[in-house]
Amino acid sequence: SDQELEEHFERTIDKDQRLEPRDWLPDGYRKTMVRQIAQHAHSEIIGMQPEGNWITRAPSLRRKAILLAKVQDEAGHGLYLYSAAETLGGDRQDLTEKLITGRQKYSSIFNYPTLSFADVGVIGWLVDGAAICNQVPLCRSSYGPYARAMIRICKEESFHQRQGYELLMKMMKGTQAQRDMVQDAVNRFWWPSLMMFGPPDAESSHTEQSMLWKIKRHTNDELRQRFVDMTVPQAEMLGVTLPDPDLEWNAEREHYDFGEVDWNELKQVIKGNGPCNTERVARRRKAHEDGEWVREAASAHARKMTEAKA
Ligand code: FAQ
Repeated sequence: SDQELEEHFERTIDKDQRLEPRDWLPDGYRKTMVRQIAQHAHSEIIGMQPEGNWITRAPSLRRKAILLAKVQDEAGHGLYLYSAAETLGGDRQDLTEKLITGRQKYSSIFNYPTLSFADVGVIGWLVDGAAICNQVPLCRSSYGPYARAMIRICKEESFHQRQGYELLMKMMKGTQAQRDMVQDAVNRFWWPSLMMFGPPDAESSHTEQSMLWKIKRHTNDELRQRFVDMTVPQAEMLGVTLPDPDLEWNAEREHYDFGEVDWNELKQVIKGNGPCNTERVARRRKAHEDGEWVREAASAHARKMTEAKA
């Protein structure tokens, strides 16, 4: 009965077990999960662009091979996540349409330009660092296919993060010009990285319900604080300054205090008014349109194979 199904759903969440595609799910849960997974998948796919910008201009064969592999991993994560959305009835074609017509979001961070090769390192260190901080708890998310996808994705993201940090270490041991490039990249990416965690808790429309459903395990502000705490010592090791005069250890709280994020900037970027929003979506749309013949050919081939079997 309906009541039994609902009880099964509640019980699964209470017992910290995973919900699976065969289980009955309330509409709101399904909707929120498709939204979050789709936004996450779109982020991985759009996220290929800022770093992809540097593949043809990597400073050495080794750096080019590393960067190519990383960007390919991101494509893999995107496809993996679209598959997770499909288990909830989210159709990949439909989700892609929504992305390229601006009806679905992707992470604000990918709307900033990558101006030097140091940005590749800083994206690995800060952006992948923030992504890991946000995604490790999602390995315990209540929806099974999403939680399991996160396990593999987090392992690859950790590798990406180390890759970025290693590149920056190397640059910091190089010339003054290289050190300046790193500092400039840190100055540009620090605040946008803090924005990746979403609006402050008081303004986050989904956090409360998503925590009750155990989709999210921590609030946006909790994870942002965790990221700051883990990143400050890494910045010290690296020898860069984080561009926040209010950043200071608070012995009482046992956390770093930090300055106020420019929430208006985040709002503007989410609304589509960031420095690269138009360009990112246009490029994704063109790639999708250029791939039309591949999709047609693949469908025709699949049809022929089925007919041949019959
Ligand atoms: N950008 O109520 P909340 C990566 C939207 S990592 C854009 O707090 P929620 C790896 C939000 O959707 C990046 N939009 O929402 C990589 C909602 O809009 P709606 C991707 C944002 O869901 C690294 C509204 O604001 N990671 O790709 C942002 O509870 C390097 C209200 O917000 C994930 O997606 C934002 N920053 O919490 C790839 C992780 N923040 O739908 C390449 C999974 C919020 O009501 C290179 N997602 N919004 O119109 C999550 O953990 C959550 O969805 C949050 C937002 C924490 C992002």
